[in-house]
Amino acid sequence: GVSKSSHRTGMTVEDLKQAFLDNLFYDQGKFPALATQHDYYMALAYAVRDRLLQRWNQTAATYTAEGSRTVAYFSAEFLMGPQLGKNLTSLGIYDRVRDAIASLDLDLDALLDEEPEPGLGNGGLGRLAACYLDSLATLEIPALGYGIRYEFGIFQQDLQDGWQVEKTDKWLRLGNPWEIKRPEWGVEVKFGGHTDSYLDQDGCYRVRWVPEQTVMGIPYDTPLLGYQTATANTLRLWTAEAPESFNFESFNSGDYLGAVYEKMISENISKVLYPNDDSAQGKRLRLTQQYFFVSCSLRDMLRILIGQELPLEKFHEKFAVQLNDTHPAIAVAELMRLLLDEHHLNWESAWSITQRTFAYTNHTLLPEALERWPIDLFGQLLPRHLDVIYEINHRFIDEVRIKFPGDEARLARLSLIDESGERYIRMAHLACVGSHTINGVAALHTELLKQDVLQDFYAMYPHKFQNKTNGVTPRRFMVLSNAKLTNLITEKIGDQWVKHLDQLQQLEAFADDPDFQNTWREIKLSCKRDLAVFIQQQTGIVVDPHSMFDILIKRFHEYKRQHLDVLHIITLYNRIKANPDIDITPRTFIFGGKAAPGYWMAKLIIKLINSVADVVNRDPDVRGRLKVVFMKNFNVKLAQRLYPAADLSEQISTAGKEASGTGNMKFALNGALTIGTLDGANVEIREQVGAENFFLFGLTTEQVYKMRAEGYCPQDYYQANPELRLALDRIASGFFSHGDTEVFKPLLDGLMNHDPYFLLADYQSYIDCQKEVGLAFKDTARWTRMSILNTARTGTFSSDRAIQEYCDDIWNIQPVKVAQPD
Ligand code: 26V
Repeated sequence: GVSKSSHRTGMTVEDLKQAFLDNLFYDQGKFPALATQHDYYMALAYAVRDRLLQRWNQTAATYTAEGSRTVAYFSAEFLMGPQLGKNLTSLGIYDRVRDAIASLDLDLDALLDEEPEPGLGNGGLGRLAACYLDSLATLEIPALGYGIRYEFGIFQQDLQDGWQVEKTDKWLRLGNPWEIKRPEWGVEVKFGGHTDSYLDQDGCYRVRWVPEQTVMGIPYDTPLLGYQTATANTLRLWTAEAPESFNFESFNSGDYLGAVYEKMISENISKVLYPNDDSAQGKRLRLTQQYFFVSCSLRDMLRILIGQELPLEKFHEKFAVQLNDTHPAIAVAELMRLLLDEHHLNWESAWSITQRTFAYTNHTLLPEALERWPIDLFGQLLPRHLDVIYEINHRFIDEVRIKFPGDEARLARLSLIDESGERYIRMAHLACVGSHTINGVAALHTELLKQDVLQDFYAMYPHKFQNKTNGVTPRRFMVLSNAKLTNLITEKIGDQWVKHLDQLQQLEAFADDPDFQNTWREIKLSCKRDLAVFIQQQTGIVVDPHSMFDILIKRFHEYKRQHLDVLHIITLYNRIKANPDIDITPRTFIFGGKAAPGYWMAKLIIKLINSVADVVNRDPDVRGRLKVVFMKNFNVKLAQRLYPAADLSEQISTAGKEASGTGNMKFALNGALTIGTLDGANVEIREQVGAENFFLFGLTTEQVYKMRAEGYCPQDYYQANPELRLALDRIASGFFSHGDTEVFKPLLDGLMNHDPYFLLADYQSYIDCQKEVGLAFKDTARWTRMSILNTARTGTFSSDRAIQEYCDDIWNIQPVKVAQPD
């Protein structure tokens, strides 16, 4: 045993320093003269991990002893962000560790910077999963995150001549100190082959799956400590390996290369995260990944259930499974198969357990992102699941017939099988039928699901639909990333707001206090100065911290309309060129985000931003008034530097397209004002902060629908609006592309002839609104007041609030207290 006061777990500065030096010597095998910054990072990470393990084991022991009901969050993506700083915050030892490290003449910030980002997600959906795991641990809810340990996460974005170039993300190259491999809990997963039927010993007719291929799923566990609690939950990610007995015959028959080839194929499954979040093309490997992690996870849960001597019939009492979009929806068929074929339950019992287990969150309104699998592909990979899905569909369609007799068109619309052309399985339909609850991620999004995308399911099962507006964790997006503002707030209202974000309301009392306003402003300026230094290091561009920092960071998508922001920049530029003495509020436009590697239009928009930046940043006529910066490789780490320094948050998607947005919440929490459309959670942010503290522009969802129905002609806007025309003509003329008139033609043609996202229709409203923004920024006291009120009134967008609602309304689960180690 390890004695309590030992520096293995001790929390004094001296203990921490000793632990760090010990780990450097014994784990890294280095002494200071030879150690790299990365060795120091690893030594510190292991010292911190030792302190987590006590809580982690204590938590596991408590859950096992109490047989606690547990949330299993199924997600193909977890965008966790770096762990070291987060764990220091959770343990409450950030300052002590800084001192311990400083006493060795090292810099904690430099060590934190050594941690590679675990980029196991694309964007909002993956980051939401990470925020939710933080809140689950902080609220002391027993929970497991289940997903895939991709060897290569989201690609690293580089720029060449203003174009995005993708580089492989080798995040595991130097080792991952936060995970523990658990080979003893490995499970077998089967693929392919065929089904046949047989009579069992009791003369019962049964179906059997005769698979063709087996791979091993090996779990790697990462502890997730709640904020200043003893609860440390687990993120369990699966990696694919060839089974040990792998292709014995091939080896014996001398086909060594054949056997090694097959091993390589097995290991492909968890190799790389799919980087396209724009379209759900039916790729075999993607379905393989989905089935792989879902099957591993369900078998793992059955092992836990049986280990606690609970009967199968209690599966849904032990576990509440949340499906993070349709990516894990194959779980509905897999749990049915496990209960029917491997545990011999009858259909009715199996189905009742299944439906009481799952709940489904939808994250998109874009039709092209709804997952569908071609039947042939599906049947080749998962023949038994195809049978199960046909049977689920058969029984479901009978139910529909009873509720809506004679309505054949409705049956076709609701069927789990799309038979309008080539046949597909509709994964959202499987998720809806197999779940007890279906939720959208913002109030408007949920309404649109009910009225539009899932209207037939809403007619069938109105009781299943709920809204759960997204939230973000204040621990990472305030306490960790904005220490200055955190300290000011804590000085004023105490420290309870970190776990009870509604308490930020108490800041309203100081919104007009000149001293408080001054301090608030100084902190924002100081954060902007920090960012300005970083921008200069990264890009060489010098920006003025006194200018308005106008930031647009998110994945590149046409519906998110980064190019509308570009039209604003060009408009301001044109105004200055036409009238050099014009009074314009100085702005620094900052962009960040990745485009799916195959999404050409999104990549062209990145090129456009960089082309405009090159011209604007060089032009002496606009000096001191406009700067444009594209920060490459936007990720959680970079995001944490940007939110604290933002004056203006750009949330400018076409109304009815963005499910929620979560960046919008992170900005408002950090005191940025929003310019935005009535889309996603912007609607609720505006309600909370007050219309007078939010810059609203653009068409509403209804107006967009109406315009589309009545025939929208973007050319009319071009013809009627001289400033818009000039902006578009400037791009077309090659002004931003060294005279090249071809490069941006596809973008311009798209806007002039189709403009499916209504940029031209929203242009003038956006430009007018930006003028208001510029004027408001000059009125410093007014702006500061608005900024304070944004922070004060966004407490409801905590992921703690969201998770509490999931617990109460969907999962029916209570916290479990874990004893604090002494
Ligand atoms: C879609 C697909 C399509 C198939 C290929 C792989 C793949 C991977 C990711 C996605 C993501 C689409 C869904 C998504 O990220 N939605 C975002 O979810 C956020 C959290 O709820 C929400 O704030 C954003 O508005 C929404 O776009």
